[in-house]
Amino acid sequence: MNLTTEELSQLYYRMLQARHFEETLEDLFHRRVLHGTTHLGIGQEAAGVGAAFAALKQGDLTILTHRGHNETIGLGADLTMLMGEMFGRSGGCSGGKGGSMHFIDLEHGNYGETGVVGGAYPLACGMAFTQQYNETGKAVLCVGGDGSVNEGNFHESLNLASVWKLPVVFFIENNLYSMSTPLEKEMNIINISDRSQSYGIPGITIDGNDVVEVYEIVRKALDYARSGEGPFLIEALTYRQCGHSKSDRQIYRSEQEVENWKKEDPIPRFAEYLIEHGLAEEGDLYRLERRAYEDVKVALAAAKEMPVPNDDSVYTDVYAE
Ligand SMILES: Cc1ncc(C[n+]2csc(CCOP(=O)(O)OP(=O)(O)O)c2C)c(N)n1
Ligand SMILES: [Mg+2]
Repeated sequence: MNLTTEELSQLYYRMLQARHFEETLEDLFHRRVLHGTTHLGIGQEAAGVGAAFAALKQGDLTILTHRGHNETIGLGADLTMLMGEMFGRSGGCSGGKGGSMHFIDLEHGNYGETGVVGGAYPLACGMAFTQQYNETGKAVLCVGGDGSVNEGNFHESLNLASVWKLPVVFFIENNLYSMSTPLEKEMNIINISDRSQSYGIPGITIDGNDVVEVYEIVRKALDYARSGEGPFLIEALTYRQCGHSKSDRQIYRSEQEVENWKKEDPIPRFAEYLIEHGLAEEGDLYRLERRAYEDVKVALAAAKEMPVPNDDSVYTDVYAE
């Protein structure tokens, strides 16, 4: 394995930060403290945090979907800036003008989320072409959802990336649903990774709830892309334990199905792995959990104190200089 004990702890800690951050958001929306909408990735932390951690460690760039909190936190974003963004405050990562679907953190190579399903694929090609043209030696991690692989953007982008051998890894978080539509009503194939064959690139389906597997495969795929071999398609099987967005009553799936997937929750699974392999003790994990919990509490208190954006900010960050 390519991770030190310290890095494994950090990975676990960031998964916990992501979980506590999102559970706090869920509570704030329920209590109508926060307005608008949000797409939580509760249950998808191994996929999001694990993939992002691989990109971060190698200095690569990342571009996300509308459900990008796990990756943003996996890349090491300051939770106060994220919470400030949720509250629409000027200290938020998008100046309080974007909200949940506009988390961005250029310092850690995070080129941001997009609310346009499938919108990130062509942007990732542009980012990857820039790296190739300028010979930066960096690759791009482009995250997508299972629903987005039926968009024209996905197919055109994989084709272009393939023929131009662009350094990009397409990482699909297959959570089995696109809003209320189950996978089998979206496509007639079982594995999304099979689509790689149409574009002459490698593709693989992995256990997206196993953070170590996710990290290792994404790391290897980024190495492959960076070495000039071209793009790679990864399908990570996972499950969204929460609703699609804040107003989803989830009548399209059974409670039993959700309960079954909760048994595959990536956080306790990783804790078990760390303990079984002698990589951490119960006490260490408990301390990391307390720390993550405190981080979110501090971020929440700080966000509430931030000023709202001033009126002039309506005109800033709209067009490039
Ligand atoms: C181009 C476009 N079409 C439709 C929507 C509405 N929409 C938002 S999320 C979503 C489902 C996306 O499903 P998937 O790609 O599987 O990602 P998930 O929400 O499961 O993470 C849809 C259809 C949108 N935002 N953009
Ligand atoms: Mg989905």
